[in-house]
Amino acid sequence: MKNKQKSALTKSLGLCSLGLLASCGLQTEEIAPPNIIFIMSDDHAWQAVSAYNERLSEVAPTPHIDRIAAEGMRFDRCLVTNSICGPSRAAILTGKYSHMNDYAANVYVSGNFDGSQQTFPKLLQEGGYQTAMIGKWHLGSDPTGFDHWDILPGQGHYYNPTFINKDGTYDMHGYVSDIITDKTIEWLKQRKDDPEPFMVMMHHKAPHREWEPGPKYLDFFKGVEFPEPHNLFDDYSGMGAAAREQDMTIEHTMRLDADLKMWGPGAGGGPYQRTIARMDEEQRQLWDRTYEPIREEFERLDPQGKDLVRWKYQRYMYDYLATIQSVDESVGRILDYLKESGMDENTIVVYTSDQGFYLGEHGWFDKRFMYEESYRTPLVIKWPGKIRPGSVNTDIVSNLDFAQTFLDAAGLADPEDMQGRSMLPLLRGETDEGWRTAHYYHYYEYPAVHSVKRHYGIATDRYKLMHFYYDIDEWELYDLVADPHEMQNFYNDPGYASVQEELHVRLDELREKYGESAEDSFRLIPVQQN
Ligand code: SGN
Ligand code: CA
Repeated sequence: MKNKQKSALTKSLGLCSLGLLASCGLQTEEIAPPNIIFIMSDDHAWQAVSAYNERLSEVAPTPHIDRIAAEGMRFDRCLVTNSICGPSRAAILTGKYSHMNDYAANVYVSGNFDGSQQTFPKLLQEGGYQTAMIGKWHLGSDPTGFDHWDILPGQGHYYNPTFINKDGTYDMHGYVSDIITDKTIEWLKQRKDDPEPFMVMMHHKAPHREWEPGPKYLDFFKGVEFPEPHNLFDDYSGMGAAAREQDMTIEHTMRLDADLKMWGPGAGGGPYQRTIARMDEEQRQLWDRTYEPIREEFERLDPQGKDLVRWKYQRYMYDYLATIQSVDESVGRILDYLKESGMDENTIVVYTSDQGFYLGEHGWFDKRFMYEESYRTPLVIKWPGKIRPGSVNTDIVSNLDFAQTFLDAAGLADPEDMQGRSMLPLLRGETDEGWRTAHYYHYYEYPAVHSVKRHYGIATDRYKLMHFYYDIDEWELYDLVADPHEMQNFYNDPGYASVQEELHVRLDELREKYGESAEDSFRLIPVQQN
């Protein structure tokens, strides 16, 4: 049944919301459509979720996100279509690649996300769901398809953040992750007795740069030494020009002042000044109590060269992981509220990030590249009674699949022009014979901040073929089995000739399947940022 037909049917039944179809005497499999809580954070590396990373679980556990994995399913290969914030969100909403939803870069020449197009929240709404969006949105235009929305403008602020809703712009007092959680729980409470199912997107700002921990977690990692990735000092000798010419190293790009809070009195860059200016007296005192001694120690040690990179890496991890503690706490509060209110039985809870992130691998922070750390994103899903607790899936799933998965779970029709696939069979633990064995990727935001060159490519369970283009024309081929940290480009290596040939054929097939033309690579032009 098509969505429109189904929603017309629901309407013609008057009081019969989807959830009541069975009691209205209709034969339907989905007697009680599930609620959906879609939690997403911003730039949360899968390596920074303890369910994925044993080394981390000892020093920086994320027990509540892990709880979703323990009660549900952990996906070990969730790949994004385009590893950057706005485009990832647009792909999630539309179930389409960037060249189809026309939102290819954060700051994009054709303007903001076109909210008049089809999105899964709109289809859920038409299908009888109450929908809400709370937190980071980052698509420029106002949200569409939501009964309720309350969002951060642009990137938002960590301390005493500004929000925008249908009535306008206003400021809140407190720390952003706590406020987004409070707002979500408030929304859930006020609609508690409503008969319709709901879908709420709780989208966090944390752990986005400049990684400002909340008052509660400022000292959380005091004295902790974080394990370094083994390629922290990668010299890119096995890689291509794109890896060498980026601007996202801990060594050169990460700022001591704005990023790592090592300003002297009266010094500091623009973003730092803006953060401090937003704090009240008490917040500022707690902040200084943490960072002043660190700054003094930094001045005393005066690290140089590799020692400075090591020092910066430790500081980066301390702040980044502390912001994640506030996200993990948020997840715990939502899970507790669901249990306490009795809603947990029929509610799907999803935790993911808009993309992955580099935590010092290749010497980097940020994302954008098709290398595994930023291409892959964390994904854990629980759905009591449907997903076997503690299960693990290794299929190649994607943020492209969320829209059709949610529609399928709601018992609504697949609109047919979306480009992903419902993950429901996988969630049920079944084998889906038609599931993808290769994934298509395309990043367009160049020239722009961090100088990651444009590239598209294909990934299978073992190999990746990437084409870096625009100001260069270079191919790279990686073998995740022989070289799990992707430090050796095997393109044109005779040992990989047949693999290379096959990947080229499959890449062409995927570009054709998804309707991406060679012109699209140049049509989708970002606005240059400083
Ligand atoms: C800001 C950050 C960048 C980051 C982009 C995009 N600089 O420009 O480091 O890559 O956002 O991030 S900052 O100094 O302002 O933090 S995204 O998650 O929104 O795509
Ligand atoms: Ca992001």
